[in-house]
Amino acid sequence: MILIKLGGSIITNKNKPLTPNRNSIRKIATNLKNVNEPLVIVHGGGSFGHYWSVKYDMHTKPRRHEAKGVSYVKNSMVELNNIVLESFLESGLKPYCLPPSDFMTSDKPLIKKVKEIPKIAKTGLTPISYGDVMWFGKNKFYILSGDRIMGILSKILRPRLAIFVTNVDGVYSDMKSRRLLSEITEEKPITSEVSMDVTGGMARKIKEAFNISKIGTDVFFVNGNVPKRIINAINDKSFEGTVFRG
Ligand code: IP8
Repeated sequence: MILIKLGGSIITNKNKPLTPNRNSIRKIATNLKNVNEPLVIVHGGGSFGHYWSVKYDMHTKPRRHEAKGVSYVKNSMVELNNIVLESFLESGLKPYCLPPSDFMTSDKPLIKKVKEIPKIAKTGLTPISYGDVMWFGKNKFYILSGDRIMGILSKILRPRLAIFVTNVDGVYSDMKSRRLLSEITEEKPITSEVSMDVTGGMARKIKEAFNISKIGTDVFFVNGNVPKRIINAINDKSFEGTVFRG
């Protein structure tokens, strides 16, 4: 099984609130159609969930939040998920909507439910989950990022590969020189990143990628504007991007 995170930067226009990037969703889905291995997809919030999370000052830390903010964030993620689901269906895949509340309670995974996910994927369906606002308990809510979902699912399911698809070529040594790191084996702090994400942007992805690679799964970062690179990563062919070796 292959676990793929479609970052908000590639499936939405991050500079324009509530604007999906339908073209790149469709292009990625069309390419994934040719993969002969069960896939599980997770997507981020981009200019949908993050737009409302910033507006209502909602973060990953559980807190009491304005009910209206919770509604806006949740509705926007359902809307974006629906756009992804429809695009996958139109591209010939069989998407299966999988809100994180289906396999998590509070901030803990429901192991039995998580273990059902690859079984669903093996039937030919493609489960599609997403970052969301979650009920924590005691009247608190929190933002669960798609990157965190990648870490949670990887730990329990140990996919053959985990792939983070973004709108850049991979992980850069720093934002100034933009030197692409092709392979990372040792954690280095990311200091120069400027991010608008409430869930921590690239720094969080790198942290999750390290944790996933530590359990023995190779983790790839690829540019979704060139969907062939996702396929090359899957087929272990002339890979372009960054790999965290498991
Ligand atoms: O884009 C966050 O998911 P991410 C989702 O993977 C929300 O960090 C609701 C902001």
